[in-house]
Amino acid sequence: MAFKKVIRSKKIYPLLAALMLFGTTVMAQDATTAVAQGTTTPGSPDSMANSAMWTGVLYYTLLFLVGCVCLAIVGRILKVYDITQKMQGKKGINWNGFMGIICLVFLIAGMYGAFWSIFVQGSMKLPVAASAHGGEIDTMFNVTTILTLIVFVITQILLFGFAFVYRGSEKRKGYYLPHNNTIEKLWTIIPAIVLTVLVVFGFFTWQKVMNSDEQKGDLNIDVTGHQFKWELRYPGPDGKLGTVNYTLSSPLNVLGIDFKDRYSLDDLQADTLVLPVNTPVRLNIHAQDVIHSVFMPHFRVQLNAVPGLPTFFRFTPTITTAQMRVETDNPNFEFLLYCNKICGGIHYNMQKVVRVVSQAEYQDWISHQKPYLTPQLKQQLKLASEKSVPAAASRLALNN
Ligand SMILES: [Cu+2]
Repeated sequence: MAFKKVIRSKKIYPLLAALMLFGTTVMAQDATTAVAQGTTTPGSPDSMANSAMWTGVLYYTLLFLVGCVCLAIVGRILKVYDITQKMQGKKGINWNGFMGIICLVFLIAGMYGAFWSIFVQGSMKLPVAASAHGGEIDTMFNVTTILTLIVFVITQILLFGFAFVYRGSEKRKGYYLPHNNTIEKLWTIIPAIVLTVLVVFGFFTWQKVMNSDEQKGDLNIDVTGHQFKWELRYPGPDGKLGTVNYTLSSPLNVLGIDFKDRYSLDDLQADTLVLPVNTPVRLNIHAQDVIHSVFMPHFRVQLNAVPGLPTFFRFTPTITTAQMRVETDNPNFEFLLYCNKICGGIHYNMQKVVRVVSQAEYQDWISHQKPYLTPQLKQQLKLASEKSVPAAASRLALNN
């Protein structure tokens, strides 16, 4: 009867029709765009995967709707049963008991789901910390997780346990509790103490991590993000990076290095971020177009790269790439520097290999890096100065 009513209800037809129309339109659009872009051809594995995905979406949406309809039918059947029982002078369904049991089932299923998620998806947490401050960040994360987990378990048991144990019953009368100062004090003071401990702990850890004033012996490296690449600049033998000015950027001088600054003359360019182990590194972070974000999960380093607002992060790598290859049992393991801001179409591929090596290996590697001041750039700077026509000269003329 209830099913017939649902079927007869005309409201459901426009909904199903709209859903199917949406599904087919999206699938058609997707296929047309892919073919137009030349990324796929009809019947190719790509287009088949796309159509399989949308079929999947449609399938699960319909499955959800069928589930809702089934639930409505079961509800109707129970209601009819309840009314029939009452008409026969018998006791109807004990809805309070029914709701109490649902709360208990929800508590058990929810707890199982939460712990399943911790044990199964927990393995996807951050990889082993490979920097000096990484361990402190992990301790803070673990303490916060454990404390909130304890609170979560206690409150959920109290919430759903009370709903089950004290479910409505004719034999029992509710106790009216207008106010209780002891309880009020308890649930105000305990969370206040716990939160204060967590905040103070976090504050001091953050202070320690971000207290990144430049110190003697730091290796200064410039990391500049632009769509969709990271550029690296290492100091030359003088150990100092020269100044940059984005207005001086040109195809040959991408970073806009100011070669009037004598410290710039020996600055080196590199393709891989090579870091000597156990040496404090100060990353000077720049961006040239939109906001990017330097993210190195193994080193627990993440900081935005903001155009016009240089930022920096100081950290000390403690595990070499070679050690990590042994530890992870992966001979191809590499640390990576990712961009962690959705900065455009090829954002997903904006990454750089980071290699942590011994001091000796680092010295050998750095001695093979080429300076930014290439012969072509030198020539261009010289030519520009010889022309000596300031108004018409290229921006580089001001920069020789
Ligand atoms: Cu980016």
